[in-house]
Amino acid sequence: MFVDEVSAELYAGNGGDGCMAFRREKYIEMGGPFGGNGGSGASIIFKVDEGLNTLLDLKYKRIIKGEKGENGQGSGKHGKNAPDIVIKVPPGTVVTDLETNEVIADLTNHGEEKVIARGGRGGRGNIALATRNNLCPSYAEGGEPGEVKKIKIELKLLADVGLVGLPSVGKSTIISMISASKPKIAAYHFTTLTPNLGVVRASRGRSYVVADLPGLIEGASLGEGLGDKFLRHIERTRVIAHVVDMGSAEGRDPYEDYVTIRKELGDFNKKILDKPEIIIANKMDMPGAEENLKAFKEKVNKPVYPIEAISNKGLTEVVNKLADMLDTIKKEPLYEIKDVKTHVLYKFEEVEPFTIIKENDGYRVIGDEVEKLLKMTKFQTDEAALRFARQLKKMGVDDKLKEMGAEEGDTIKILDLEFEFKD
Ligand SMILES: Nc1nc2c(ncn2[C@@H]2O[C@H](COP(=O)(O)OP(=O)(O)OP(=O)(O)O)[C@@H](O)[C@H]2O)c(=O)[nH]1
Ligand SMILES: [Mg+2]
Repeated sequence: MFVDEVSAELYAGNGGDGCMAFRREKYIEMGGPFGGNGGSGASIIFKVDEGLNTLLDLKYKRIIKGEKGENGQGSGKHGKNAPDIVIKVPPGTVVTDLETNEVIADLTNHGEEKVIARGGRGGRGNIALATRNNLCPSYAEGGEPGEVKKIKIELKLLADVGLVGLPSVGKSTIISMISASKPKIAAYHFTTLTPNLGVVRASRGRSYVVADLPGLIEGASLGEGLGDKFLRHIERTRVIAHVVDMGSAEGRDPYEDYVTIRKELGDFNKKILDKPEIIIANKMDMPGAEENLKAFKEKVNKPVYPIEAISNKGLTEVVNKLADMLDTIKKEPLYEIKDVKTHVLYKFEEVEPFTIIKENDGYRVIGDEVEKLLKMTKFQTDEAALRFARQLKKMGVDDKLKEMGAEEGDTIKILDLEFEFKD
């Protein structure tokens, strides 16, 4: 089954908790810190496998969860990292973060991989947290939460040329003649239900990949016929091969057919209209085809190649013309992927790390960084709580609260915890 769009929820593993422990040795009273760091949580990684050509496997894997890293232990033992989860995807897989609507990965080459949701780092144990001023801290960090992402995964086939046109104009017949691909061919509409790829060999040892797409009809962008969802597969192609039935066997006018399809292409994505295009005038064996071709050429000022796909006439020229065109058009990446900022925990000065909202009965502090800090704090001891308070102060939360009029004793909320404001 061909599946080219799925959505999924990813939960990368949390980091393991750091350990708070103390060295206890005979005859030594204050033994010092002895707790190890937690291991990192599992990241969720997508990796291209050229043996795949559908997202079918992911259709049944809507929720992907990574394991938590192991907790740190006493005697300075670090917890083990959780093994990353590697998901195999076909070449041409595009991942969009549904929260930001940004494309975060476009995976095309075999073996290429990308971390889609990063596992949390392990919390530090009290050995790692010791400082000159606090040689034996009685606190440890909790593990960093793993990234949570809702994503859309699309397959945009890697083809150089896309065959488009109304149903039954002969697209599948053409690919069957010029490549080893043998799709179903029949006289009824929508014979082709999913795209077919074929490797074409042209003159001078050149080769390229052609995609035969399901037929389009007027209103495809509104869901008519099979809809326009398959057009995502020509977004990457460098050339459009527009197939028109010159026999007008179904009583249609070839020029109107051409205009109809162009409109659907543009409605799906305007950029497709800017791609270099050739027009393949098929079914030239049909009565009236010559006259139709003449009238068509008067209206369309683009290269038109008359062929008879069914008897393999005129296709060699088309094959070589496409190779010539591809020679002059560079392969360009479909998306520019911005480097996703991997979260660095203690760089609070970068951006406003929090927002404070005045509520009826106090103040609420929100923001990724404060919330993460809270999640990573284990309120096991007073010292842990004090450390948390110090960190908030360092981030500027106290100053901001004062500025907003907070007074001693006011309630401050972060996530589901409440604190009292102390100046
Ligand atoms: N007379 C004639 N018929 C042709 C020619 N090329 C294809 N056909 C016929 O046209 C019909 C449709 O051909 P297909 O290749 O299945 O058309 P398609 O464009 O792939 O159609 P869909 O998959 O439904 O979009 C078949 O009956 C073919 O035999 C040709 O050059 N001349
Ligand atoms: Mg077909």
